[in-house]
Amino acid sequence: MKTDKSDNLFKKAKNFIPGGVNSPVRAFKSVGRNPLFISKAHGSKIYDSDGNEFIDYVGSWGPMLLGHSHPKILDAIERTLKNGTSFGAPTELEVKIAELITKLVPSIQMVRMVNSGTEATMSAIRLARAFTGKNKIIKFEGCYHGHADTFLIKAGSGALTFGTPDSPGIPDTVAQYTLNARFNDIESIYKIVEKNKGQIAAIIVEPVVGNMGCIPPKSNFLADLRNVCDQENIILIFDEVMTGFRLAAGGAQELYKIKPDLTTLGKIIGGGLPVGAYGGKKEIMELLAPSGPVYQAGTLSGNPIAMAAGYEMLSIISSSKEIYQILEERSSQLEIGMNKIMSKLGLEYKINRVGSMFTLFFTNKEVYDFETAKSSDTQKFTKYFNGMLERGIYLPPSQFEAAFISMAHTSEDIEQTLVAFEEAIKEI
Ligand code: KE4
Repeated sequence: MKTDKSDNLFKKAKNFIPGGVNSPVRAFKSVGRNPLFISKAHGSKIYDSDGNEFIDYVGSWGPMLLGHSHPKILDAIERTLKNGTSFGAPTELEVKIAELITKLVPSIQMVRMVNSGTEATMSAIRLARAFTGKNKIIKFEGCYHGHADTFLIKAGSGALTFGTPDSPGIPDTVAQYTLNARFNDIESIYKIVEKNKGQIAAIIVEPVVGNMGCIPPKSNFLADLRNVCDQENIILIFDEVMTGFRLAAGGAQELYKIKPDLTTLGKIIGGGLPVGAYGGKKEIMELLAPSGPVYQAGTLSGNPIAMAAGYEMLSIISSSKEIYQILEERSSQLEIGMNKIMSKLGLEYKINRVGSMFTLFFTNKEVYDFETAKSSDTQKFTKYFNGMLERGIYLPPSQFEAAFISMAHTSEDIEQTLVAFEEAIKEI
């Protein structure tokens, strides 16, 4: 595969941008090759600077639920663009998207728009600390909630990919307030809560983990979390930046029927533009300035162009019930095909899938937490990734990320992916 233009661009980029990229996971570091520079994307396909075409299973790390360059979303952006790009003042669109989010996610009675998932999660933690008057938080080893200091303690995603669970630059005085439990192990929560009685402000969790690779919650795990939070006056935060509107119109909380106190959102709600949001119970949210004393702000929060894209995305989701049925059909077609091939070849593997997010792990174990995810064979994953890329299939460049299927992935795309998959797997 010719990648001269991408290679030259990457070489030049490294003179001006740390590591040549504006977000670490894009650097392809853990899969041992230079990243591809993407020039355009339509539907289920992306095209790199050398003109190579790929079926895309990254989907910009989640936002592209409907596929790239969806005509209605592009049209909404173009229509809004004509009236200007940013005012630094409230607009009708912000009211409309806020109302729609509260309709789609009933646990969200009020919502604040920000510009990224990180802004959403860091603000939700501040709010939970203010509401409870307590400082400590519990997250789960391997879960990733963005790059705020509070979270980069045994984080997932890029932090896990690069084996730097604790990032430098975080003072111990901050790290001491972040406690790590084990995902799917409620006993680990009970132990931490008991040892820190009355000091825990919030538990934040990816209800379906995407940042260790895809890991679903065990049957009662989320319900047990809800119960311990109720008993101990702890705010339960569902970080649905990835799962929100991905797994259902109401996110993972609709799928598993558990209501968090606060929810963080991102990715899909921006329709590909920079948007994050956090919301939940009115009594908590009204603590936020200017209605309350908890400060959080943003020059471009609720930006009209981003709101137009996000509102169009959520309107399409809200008006077409069959979206999640179609995503389930396509995703199941891929999973069944992959299972058939792996079984025929007698290889050790595990596919974790929830709806249209999935990960193939090279292991003979169940993958249900940080330890079991880390025990998978990342060398085999690297060969798998590169074998698929050379055959026109663009997967997330890390074992510890989820892959995504969009509404634009056709049955033929899935069949083409399975042909490439069988050839790539045979080479491992
Ligand atoms: P952003 O600040 O990147 O918009 O969102 C942070 C975030 C928060 N919570 C969850 C569950 C997330 O998955 C993320 C971001 N996800 C990563 C991919 N695993 C974004 C890709 C990247 O870092 O470039």
